[in-house]
Order: sequence, then C-alpha cells, then structure tokens
Amino acid sequence: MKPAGAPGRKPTGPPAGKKAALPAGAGGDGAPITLTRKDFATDQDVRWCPGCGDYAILATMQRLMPELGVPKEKTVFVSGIGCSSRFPYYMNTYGLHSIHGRAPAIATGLKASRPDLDVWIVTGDGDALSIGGNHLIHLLRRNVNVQILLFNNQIYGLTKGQYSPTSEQGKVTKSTPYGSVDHPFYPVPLALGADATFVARTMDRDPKHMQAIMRRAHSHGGAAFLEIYQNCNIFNDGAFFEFTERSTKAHSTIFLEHGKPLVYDNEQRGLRLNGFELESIDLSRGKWSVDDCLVYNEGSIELANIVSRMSWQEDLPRPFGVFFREDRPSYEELLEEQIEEITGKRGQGDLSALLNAGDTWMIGD
Ligand SMILES: Cc1ncc(C[n+]2csc(CCOP(=O)(O)OP(=O)(O)O)c2C)c(N)n1
Ligand code: SF4
Repeated sequence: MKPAGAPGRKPTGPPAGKKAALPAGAGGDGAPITLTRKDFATDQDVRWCPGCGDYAILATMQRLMPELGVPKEKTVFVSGIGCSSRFPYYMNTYGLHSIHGRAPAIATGLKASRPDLDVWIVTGDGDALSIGGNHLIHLLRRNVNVQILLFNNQIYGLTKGQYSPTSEQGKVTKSTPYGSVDHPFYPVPLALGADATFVARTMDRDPKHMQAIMRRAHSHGGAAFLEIYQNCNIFNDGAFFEFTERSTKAHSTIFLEHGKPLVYDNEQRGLRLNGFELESIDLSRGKWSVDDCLVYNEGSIELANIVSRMSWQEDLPRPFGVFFREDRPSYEELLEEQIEEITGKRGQGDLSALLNAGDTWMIGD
C-alpha cells in the first residue's frame, strides 16, 4: 500500500473556508499566490440557456476550487457530449471536452498515466447512462480515483428534448410522443450495484449542500459518484421542483448524515426500519420519538441499498447526501504497485523487443 500523499490519494488543501496558496515561487516573484473563485472562471461565453441549473453547479464548483488547494495546473475536467459537458470550457483549469459517453475511458487513461492529477468527470444522464453506461460502471468497479458529477435532468438537453435513460415511464417527449414505455435507470442504485466506493446525491438549487457534498466527494480516495438533480428549464422544467422548492422541500426530502437519526419535515417526521422496509413515522403525536428512527450509517451497503431504493416510493421522502462510502485501494494505486513489483523482478521492459517477439510478418508491397 502507498503512504499518504501517494498517487491514489486526493491532493489535499487547507481546511474549508481557507484560501489556497500555490507553492512559493509559483507566481514568479517567490510569493505564494492566493486563489479566489474568479481565478477558476474563464473568458468563454457561457452558452447555456438562461435559467439552466448548470449555472448553479458551475458557480458552486468555482467557489469550492480555491478551498481544495489543488493547483489549477494539476486539475483536469473531462466531459463527454451534452449541455453539461460544456463545463470544461468554463473552468480555468485543464479540460477535455471529449467523445460522447467516453469521459470515463479517457479519465481512466489519464489517471493511469498521471495519477498525480486531480480529475473530475462531468457528464449528463444521456452521456453517462445511454451511450456511456458501460464505461461508467467499469470506472466505478475499478475504483479509479476521480470525481464523477452526473448532471441528471432526465432529458437530452443538447439535442433538444428527447427522453433519456432516467426519464420516467410515461414521459412525453419528441422521441416518445405517446409516452415512454421504458423503465428508467436510477443512478444511485446503479452506482451501488457497480460497487462504487462513494455514492451521493445533491441538487442544483441547494448550493450549500452541493458544495459540502462535492467537498466530500473530492476528499474520497477512489471513484466518487455524485448525482446532481439539475433543472433543464427548456425541455424538462420542474422535474425536481417537489424536492427543490421551499413549499414542498421539507416533507419530500430527507438529508442523510452519518451517525444521525433519519428525521425530516422540520423534525416532525422520521423513518424507521420495519423488517426490510422503511416506514415514515409521525414524531409530533407522542406515539413515536426520534429514538425510534433509524440511525444512518454510510458504511453499510445494506442500508444504502434500502435507502436508495426507497427513492421511488411515493409516501417516502427523496434522500440526499452520502448514501455509501468505503475505503478500497484505487485502480492507479494497484496498477503502480504491480508495475513496481514486476519491474523489480524483471527489470525495465523493452517495447520494441516485445513487439518483435514471437511470430511477426513483414507486409509486402
Ligand atoms: C455518437 C453520438 N451519438 C449521438 C450524439 C447526439 N447527442 C449529443 S448530446 C446527446 C445527449 C445529451 O444528453 P445528456 O447527456 O443528458 O446531456 P444534457 O445535454 O442534457 O446536459 C446526444 C444523444 C452525439 N453527439 N454523438
Ligand atoms: S437545453 Fe436544458 S440543459 Fe441544455 S442549456 Fe438549455 S436549459 Fe440547460
């Protein structure tokens, strides 16, 4: 296993709230440079529609970056194709607007060859779960040490409003004029099923929560999967209003916190485990108290599975926060270890000798 600070670990910065300083001399005059949110913005025109939820996610990321303390030149945003995938243009870091659905493959290659880089993947529900579904699950099971931000707007935005793998059954769109008959993917249970080591959910309209969860995703030493509910106000407006708007948010959402009882609706309601089922209980009438509520444990895959699956039961609130987290060596840690071990035993390899070993043929004129 590598010591702390080795490639598998996320680069760490100053505590939350403190400004990040580049190493002395990075500014050319020997003095440390203090970065602010503005340092992470670019001069590019942002081409999202006015009112799109993507703006809030971008602003939150730009606010978070200085406190992470990772130098800009060590940070890379890799995206696929879609409105959300325009994100790297707007971050003043390295970035790659890549191929549809292939951000996980490109990020895996990048981390395998440059494990010192801090890599974020930005993807949409179409990009990550239609054309890129296969790539995503393999990145998760391998535990590549990157953060994956899945902007879920339950629609294809860039191509003007076709249904996506997360669109609900019955959804009427340009490509499903009579309503979708497809059963949707639920990204959180999907990531848990792929053995992701960090799985969380947040929403565009709660920047404080979003920033806190992004910070936690970043501090995780492995593949950190974060689903973000994102409003596409042009093609799927209001898909998540029940969870994001002040009038309904309290009784339709619950915020998971490790070691804390599952209470919601201004502590008027809670969740208890009844067999393998979760049950909503009224804490205001004396029959039940907070002591009857389930205490959340983000290290339990069993709880994570139960809580992630309750998301679509109408009488239960929608969970946000960290569903699951465990420590497991990252892909690049294991890869480095293996390379060191084999090189120690067999010496440096010779690519040309390898290519010319065994049967080779010359192609004639
Ligand atoms: C190989 C290929 N197939 C299809 C497309 C068309 N296409 C572009 S973006 C997209 C889906 C985008 O949806 P999503 O990932 O949800 O992102 P959003 O635009 O909603 O942010 C599709 C199907 C493409 N660009 N390339
Ligand atoms: S089409 Fe939707 S997702 Fe795309 S920029 Fe416009 S509002 Fe945002």
